[in-house]
Amino acid sequence: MWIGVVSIFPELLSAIASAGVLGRAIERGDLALAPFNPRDHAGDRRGTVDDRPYGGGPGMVMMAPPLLKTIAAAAAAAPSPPWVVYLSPQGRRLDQAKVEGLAERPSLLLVAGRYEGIDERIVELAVDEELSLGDYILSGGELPAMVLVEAICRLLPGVLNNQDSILTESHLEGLLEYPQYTRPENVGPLTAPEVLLSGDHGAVAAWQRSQALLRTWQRRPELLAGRALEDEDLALLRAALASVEAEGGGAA
Ligand code: 9D3
Repeated sequence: MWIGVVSIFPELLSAIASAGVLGRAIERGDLALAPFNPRDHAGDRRGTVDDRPYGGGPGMVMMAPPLLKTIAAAAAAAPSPPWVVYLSPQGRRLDQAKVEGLAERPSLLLVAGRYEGIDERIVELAVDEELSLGDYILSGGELPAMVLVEAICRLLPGVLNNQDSILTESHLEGLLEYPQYTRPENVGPLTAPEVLLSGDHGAVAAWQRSQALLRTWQRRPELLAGRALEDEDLALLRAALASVEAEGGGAA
């Protein structure tokens, strides 16, 4: 897959692109990541890409001509016409279903804005879709763009090993994860749940599922709202709720 990223801070992109799963995917050629800097397409020697907003108001706006030229240069460099995504607080919120759809495309071009945003005519002329990470304020679209790149990268064929891929498609689909423990058995006053040390694989699986259901119910009830629980899951959740009730709640 080919992903271009338009940004005036390419060093923010390369830092993230060099580490971990993403770094390996790029090294192996499963993903090509290409930066495009609007300053290279500025109309003056200073590399000016922003100007004061028409109508007044605070801050600066990214000008259309340098950004449109950058998008055109990136599209010309892509192996196929890219789907153009502008990361912006005004976009629809990114979720895993959207990530899965984008991962199917052969070429993507992500546009990261700075300042107060970009001239709206760029959106009209050159953007296919606007996406946000959520309702909080960042200083630009670079981190959101790389969040999207990382989320997509994990879905590309050959990027994750088999074990990770199986985890991705686990039976816990749509639930929060159960809590994890490793050695040592005792950490201060806390001991690892006894069932996990029992060697009883059936009991372990049931406990993990009950914890996943309990956490989802307690922390993200909206994930369960649109879905009917199987009798077995309902029984596990009821039992888990009864046992936290008996313990008097706890920190979770
Ligand atoms: C006038 C109010 N603004 C500044 C406080 C609006 C504003 C402009 C530009 C707020 C954020 C930004 C930069 N943000 C992004 O480019 C961005 C973003 C975000 O801030 N939150 C969540 N997702 C995204 S995607 C791109």
